[in-house]
Amino acid sequence: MFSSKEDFKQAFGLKLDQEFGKSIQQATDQDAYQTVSLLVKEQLVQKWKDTEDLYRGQSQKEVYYFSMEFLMGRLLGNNLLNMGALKIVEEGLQELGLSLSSIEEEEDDAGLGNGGLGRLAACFLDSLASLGFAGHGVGLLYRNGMFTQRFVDGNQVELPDMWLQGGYVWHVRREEEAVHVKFGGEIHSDEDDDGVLRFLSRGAVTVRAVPYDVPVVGSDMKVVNTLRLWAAEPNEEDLLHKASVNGDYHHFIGHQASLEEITSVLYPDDSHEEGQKLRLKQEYFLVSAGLQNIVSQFKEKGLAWSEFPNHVSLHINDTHPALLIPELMRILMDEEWLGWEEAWEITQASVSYTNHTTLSEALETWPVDLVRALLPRIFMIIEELNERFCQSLWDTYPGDFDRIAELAIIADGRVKMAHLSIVGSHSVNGVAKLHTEILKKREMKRFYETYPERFNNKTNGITHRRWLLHANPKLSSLINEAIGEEWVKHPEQLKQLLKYQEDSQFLLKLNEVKQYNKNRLASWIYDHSGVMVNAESIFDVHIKRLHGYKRQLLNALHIMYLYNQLKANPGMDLAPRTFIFGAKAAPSYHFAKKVIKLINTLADVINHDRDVNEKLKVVFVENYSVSSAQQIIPAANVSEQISLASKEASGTGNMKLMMNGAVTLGTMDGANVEIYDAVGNDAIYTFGLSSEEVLSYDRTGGYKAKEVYEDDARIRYVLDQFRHFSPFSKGNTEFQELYDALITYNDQYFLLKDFDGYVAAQHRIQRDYQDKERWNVMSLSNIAHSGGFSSDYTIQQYAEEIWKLQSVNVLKS
Ligand code: 26V
Repeated sequence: MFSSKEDFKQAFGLKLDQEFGKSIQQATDQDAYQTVSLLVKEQLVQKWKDTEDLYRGQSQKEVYYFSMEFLMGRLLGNNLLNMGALKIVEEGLQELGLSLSSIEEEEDDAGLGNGGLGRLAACFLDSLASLGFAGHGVGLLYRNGMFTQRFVDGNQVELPDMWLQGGYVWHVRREEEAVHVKFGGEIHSDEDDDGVLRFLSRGAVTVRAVPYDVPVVGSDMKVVNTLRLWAAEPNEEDLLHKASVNGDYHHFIGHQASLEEITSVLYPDDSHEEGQKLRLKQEYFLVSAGLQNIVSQFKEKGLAWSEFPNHVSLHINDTHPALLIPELMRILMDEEWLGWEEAWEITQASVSYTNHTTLSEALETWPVDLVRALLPRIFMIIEELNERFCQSLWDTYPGDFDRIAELAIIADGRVKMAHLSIVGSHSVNGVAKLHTEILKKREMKRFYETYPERFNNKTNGITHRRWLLHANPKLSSLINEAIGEEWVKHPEQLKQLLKYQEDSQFLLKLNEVKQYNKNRLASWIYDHSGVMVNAESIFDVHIKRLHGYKRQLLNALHIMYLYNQLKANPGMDLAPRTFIFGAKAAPSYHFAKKVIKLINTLADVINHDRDVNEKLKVVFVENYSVSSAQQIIPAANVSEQISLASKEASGTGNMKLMMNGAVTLGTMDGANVEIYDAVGNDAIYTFGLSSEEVLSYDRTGGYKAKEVYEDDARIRYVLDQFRHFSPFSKGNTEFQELYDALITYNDQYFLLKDFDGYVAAQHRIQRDYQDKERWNVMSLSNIAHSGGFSSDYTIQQYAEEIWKLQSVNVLKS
């Protein structure tokens, strides 16, 4: 690593000259970004190789985290941080007249994910490497990441995110590790000389899978793990064959494009089942390429197959990679010639599964016909699996047809991916205590009765390195001054901050840090959206995907209510507030897009109305992403976590905001419950129905939104503004459908039921905020109790309880 600033400055000048033929004065920020990144990569490479040797040498058990999404964000800053080189590089660049933070801005986010699930995978990779675990990511190299969101007349429009186009510094193509993945064709069975049935595929289309490796640097660079992203390419033999059989060049180019299409785009909907053939191809491509590679590495060890689960753990992030189960069976039986029983034992012992949602519309199922046509051998294995599973159920529950029908892997002409995942793995976990209980007691009750020992909870976590050390350096320094640096290794020690609860000096300093971050965000907002916000106002932040159950519309209803109040009584006592939103809607999710339009309309009206805009501002940050989260979160005072209880599996934004001193305004849902348990009643604002109440309404009905509307004048007034002429509807009826969702369709997510509680909690917030010292104590308490939500602890538990991994014995180098 760079031994000093001088060392770095010299290396920087040399590299810049070599790569771009430019002097420091001539260099653009992009040149500088490329130069620093290349230097960093060079420094990593040796450690990366050493890590691989270390794992192989110690015959280390390795875990492979299979995920369709890795929402990595930018890498330069975090790599520097984990290498321990951030300070040297920052100061060195400064002396050269350059700024690291503007250089970092040059990096395109690796937006290979939708939201919570993908970002969790990225946090887990950071923790695995930082704790010295042999754990790698296996994913897809989408050429188009999460779409770029733009607003046109307040409406969301989606632009492609061609993040690889300018070249990506961080990945390395590993040509020599390419494998082939087969689709379609027919399966023929034949008896071999020993009378054993063998299955052969004929007429399949073969796609070439090429891995691109991204280094994952652990803290203090103990180890450098790998995120292996697979890209689809045409297979040369297949092309040659096609070209010679069919001389039509255009047809040929079309064929080539159809193969490359597999990794062309990330599906941008995380809340509705997709059901597209291309999505199924992506899922199989991921697991087949990833597994072939892992199996061949295992074979190099020369061990018996029964040793496989002692050397390899395969984790599936939600059901999207569930075909890993039949694919491993296929490889073991058809290519390694193991029998069903032995292959099954190995598969189950190696695979574990995390469930991330109970929303039925997001649960994956695939039509039998599609699976059979696209993956004939895989389908045969699933069918056999289903038959054996149903038979074993029959043995345990003879005659219980209902139970068997409910649990079957194939039913109603569809393959149920969650069922396949549970049956094929030794561990099934939810992502927060409440979520796991709901899985056990309701959504997966029958499976829990069948396999109680498989179910366990692993509450999500977030990496404090990205979300506190890197995103909020001012707060990190203040913490270091107060309690030293031990917390960086042991984040639970943030609890020591509690001794400053009554120290007004310290609380003032904490407030100064928050104010600094708010000023920074205010100018960032001005640069990005032209809205001037009052940096002294309460920064009330609602950032997450846009979805009905997350209830951004409830927040909007409250803003309309406040606006109406202020218009009627401009002198009312109200602490100034800036409502900040960031959210992408799935391109086909009409309702969610309307909510975006509504909030943008509120912003337009309110921000231009002099009667209210001293006290109220609304900002919808365009194109919310990992990088913008890093700007927004450190500046937040209030963290909106207002999902309908029982619907948000965990949430992780709630943890990031808490760690940065925001106070949660939330329902008792997901990990909010655990945040409540950690900070206690005095440092959180809760409201709304409990998950039991919601589940009981779901079961027995009885909620009538219309009655709430009729009984509550505030609600009536606001909802009528959707329908009639109002400052917001501007004479047209485009928000009528929001009214319809709430009244005609009976308010699926209970916004009106929870409105009163929400307004009351918001009122308490604005009152309490005016007692600055009290607010700062709450903020401190949130930071102090946030250490337990570091993903280091989550990963420690996965490693011990599910993967049975030992941290590597790191040799000093
Ligand atoms: C579903 C689908 C359906 C098919 C098309 C593509 C696609 C992509 C993703 C999903 C599932 C999304 C589930 C999800 O993101 N769950 C979130 O997981 C977070 C991490 O555990 C958790 O904090 C959030 O509460 C949960 O909503």
